[in-house]
Amino acid sequence: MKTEITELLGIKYPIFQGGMAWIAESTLAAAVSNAGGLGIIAGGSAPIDYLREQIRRCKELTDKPFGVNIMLMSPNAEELAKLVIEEKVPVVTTGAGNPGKYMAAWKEAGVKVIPVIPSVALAVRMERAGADAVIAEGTESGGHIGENTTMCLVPQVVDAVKIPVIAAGGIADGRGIAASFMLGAKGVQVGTRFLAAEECRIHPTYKELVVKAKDTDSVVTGRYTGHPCRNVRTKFTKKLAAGEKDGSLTPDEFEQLTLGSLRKAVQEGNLEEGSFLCGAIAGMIKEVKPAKEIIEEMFAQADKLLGK
Ligand code: TUI
Repeated sequence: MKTEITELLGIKYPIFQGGMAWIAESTLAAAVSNAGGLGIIAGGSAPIDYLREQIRRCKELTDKPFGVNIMLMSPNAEELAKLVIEEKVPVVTTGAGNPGKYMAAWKEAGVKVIPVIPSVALAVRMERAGADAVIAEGTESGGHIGENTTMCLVPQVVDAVKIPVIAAGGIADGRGIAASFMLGAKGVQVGTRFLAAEECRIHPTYKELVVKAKDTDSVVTGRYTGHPCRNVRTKFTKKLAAGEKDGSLTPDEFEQLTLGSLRKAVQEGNLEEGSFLCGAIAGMIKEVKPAKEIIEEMFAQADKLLGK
C-alpha cells in the first residue's frame, strides 16, 4: 500500500509500531520492520548505553528502516537526541513534549522527525519547525494521553497541516486503518495490538491481561495529577482510583506510588504494584501472533474495505 508515508520512509506498509516505554525493544522493532512496517525502539528513561546496544542490535536484526522514540520528559532525552544522530537512526518519533530545540540538528543530520502531538496547535508548531510528518494521538491510546479522541483529532490536524498525518489511538485491525484513511491520515501507529505480538517480550501476565481484557477493562488513572494514564483495570488501578476519588491519596502520593510501576508490570507481571498500560482497543485483541501476521492481516482487511 503506497502512501506519502511509505514513500517518505521507504517502507512497505504505512504502519508504525508505537514506541512503548520499557516494552518496545530491538526484537519487536526489528520484527515489525522486517514485516514491512516501521519498528520503533522506545527510549523511555532507559540508560543511554542500553539504548545504544538496542539500536545496534536492531541494525543487526534488520536491514529495513526503523525508528527510535524519545520521551521528552525523560532525563536522558538530550543524550538520546545526540545518540540517534551518531548511530544514524533513520527516523525519530517524540512524545510527551515539544522537540523544537532538537529539530535543527536532526534535520541537518538527515533524520526524519515525526513528533506525536495531542492537539492542532502543536501540529502546526511542529510543521513550522520542520517536522516531516506528525502522529495525531487520540485519548484512546495507552499510557500518558491527551484529551481529544482519534476520530475528532485526526481530521482537524489533517485540515491544519500540509505534512502527512499518522493516526494513533484505538487502531488494532483493518477497520481502524480504513477509518483512519477516511479521516485523511496517510498512515497509522499501533501500540496495543503489538503487545500481543509473539516477538513482544513483556511478562506473560501482561500479555494475558491484554488478550483477556473486555471493552470495559481499560481505565484512565491520575487525571488529578495532570498526567492521565490509560491502563488495564487491575487491583492496583482500583486502589489508585479509590485514592483519587476519596482523597486518601494526594497527587504527590499518587505519583510516588506509580513511580516505577510500568517496569514492575513489564518485567515482573506484578499485579499488586504494576501499571499495565494499554489502549482502549485492548478488548478487541484475542490472540498472540507474530508481528508479520498481525500486519498482513490488518492490511488485507483494510485493502478489502478500501476497495483495493
Ligand atoms: O508519550 C506518550 N505516552 C506515554 S510516555 C509514557 S512513559 C512515561 N513515564 C514517566 C512519565 C511520563 C511518561 C507512557 N505513555 N504518548 C505521546 C504523547 N505525547 N501523548 C501526548 C503527548 C504530548 C503532550 C504534550 C506531546 C506534546 C506535548 O507538548 C506540550 C508542549 O507544548 O510542550
